[in-house]
Amino acid sequence: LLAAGSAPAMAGELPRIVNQPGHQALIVDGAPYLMLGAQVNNSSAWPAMLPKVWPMIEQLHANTVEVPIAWEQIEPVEGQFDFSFLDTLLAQARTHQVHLVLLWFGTWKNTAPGYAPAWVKLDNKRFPRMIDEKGETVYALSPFAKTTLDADRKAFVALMTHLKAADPDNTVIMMQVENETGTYGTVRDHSPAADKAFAAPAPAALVRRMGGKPGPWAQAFGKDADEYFHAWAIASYVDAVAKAGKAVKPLPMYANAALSDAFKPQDPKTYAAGGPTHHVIDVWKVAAPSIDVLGPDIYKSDFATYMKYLELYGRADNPLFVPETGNAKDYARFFFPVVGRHGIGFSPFGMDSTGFVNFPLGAAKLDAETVDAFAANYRLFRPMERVWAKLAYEGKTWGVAEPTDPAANHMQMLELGRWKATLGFGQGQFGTDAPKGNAEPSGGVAIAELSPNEYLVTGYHARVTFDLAAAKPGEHMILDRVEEGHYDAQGQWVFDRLWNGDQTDFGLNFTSAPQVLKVRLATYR
Ligand code: N0T
Repeated sequence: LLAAGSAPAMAGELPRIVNQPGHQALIVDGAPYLMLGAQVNNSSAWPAMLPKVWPMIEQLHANTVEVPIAWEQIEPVEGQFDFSFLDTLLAQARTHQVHLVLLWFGTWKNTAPGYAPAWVKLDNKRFPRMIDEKGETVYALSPFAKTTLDADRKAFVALMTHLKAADPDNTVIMMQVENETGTYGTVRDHSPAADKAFAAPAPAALVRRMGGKPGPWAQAFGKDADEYFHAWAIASYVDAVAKAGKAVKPLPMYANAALSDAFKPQDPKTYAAGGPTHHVIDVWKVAAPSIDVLGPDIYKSDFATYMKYLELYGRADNPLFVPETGNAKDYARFFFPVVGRHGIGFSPFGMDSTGFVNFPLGAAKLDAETVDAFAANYRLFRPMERVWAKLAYEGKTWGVAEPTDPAANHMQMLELGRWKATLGFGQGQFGTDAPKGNAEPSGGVAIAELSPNEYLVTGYHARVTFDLAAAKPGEHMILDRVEEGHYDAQGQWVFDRLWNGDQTDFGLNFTSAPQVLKVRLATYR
């Protein structure tokens, strides 16, 4: 299958996504990789801006940086390609010893053609926009224009061709194809080409997958027909771009989603309809087999909502990957459930010092305290990124973030099999008072099973207690041994001290200190 966690790493082997029953991972240099990511601002992908990027990346301890590659930048004149920024970026990323994820800002960037070259976005004849149901021209380019697909695909293939030659060691580990596709305000294209396709029978594979009725789209999918149709059209287009790129260099490729309401149906005119929103993940899976992962861009820090998105996108057929999330402090704790749910990566958005802030989606001010909320997570995981990724690949990890719902009583439970862990947030270290939540929601815990009855436990601002999931009469849990330690550069555990007495008698306390524990559990009668 693969030599998970095998050392030394196999440099030169192409990154890939493993997605098999019970095993999901991003493989880099031959072993599972945990992407501790950061995305720069949209207009930071210029050589003159990079000095404002790297100090932030270092401060964060990120191992991967997500950077846009704009169509307008690489092909300002049709057929004339300029990869000078990419070459600069590759060289500097290597110097800073980080991996890259490149974001292809092509036909659709937040649904619009803003990053398409002028010769595309200003030529509505050759590269037509969508038409709405009233016959008006829409701002977004139509997925039905073969000319547009051909041009976008050609540019993406040129990018991958350059990458193949310029990046033999795979500094770039993954490609995002387009950015937040879909359309705001219009659910599907009503151009003559689109209407003709809409009147034709819906694809049989899609009808089967979605449980529709064979026949034209309207008949097949009823009230969902417009949106499924649009999702199908966009996903097929994105797939064609990705597929052509993979034929040159088969890097993992993903699509990111501007999200619709996590809990209830939302009017499709009010979100990026047709993009990979949660209720059309299956449409995308059928239409876009070259897209390995669909990732949610999560800009809502409400606990229940965030957790719901993780549940909706972390599926047996879709490894959990959060390609963008808000960079306000209260988002940092969601790193723990992401890594706990075998996530392949997590990336706050807008991480550079160019001075832009996307409040209210993210922080109002990217001050030291805010940056440190994310840096703390990466400081903790960076030394054990490969160890953790291998455990996640084995499927034996769990994680939680501090809830904000008062009804949750700031208490969470993790079922680990024979054992269960109870997490308390905002209690004294003796745990004598009820958990009332931290002053700001900042707690998180991640647990991995190392061997039966032995767990790696880490986190911040939380208390952890273990117990038997179902004790037999007279059976009691006892902490056999609690080691604090760290992983060295070779991924070997280094023992620092034993925790005992006040450090264990009333539960294990995680503060703002980066602490990693190996906990061995036993029973007595
Ligand atoms: C994201 C980012 C960037 C409250 C926003 C989120 C990035 C794109 N878009 O800073 O533009 O390139 O992927 C859109 C979220 C809108 C939701 C508003 C509801």
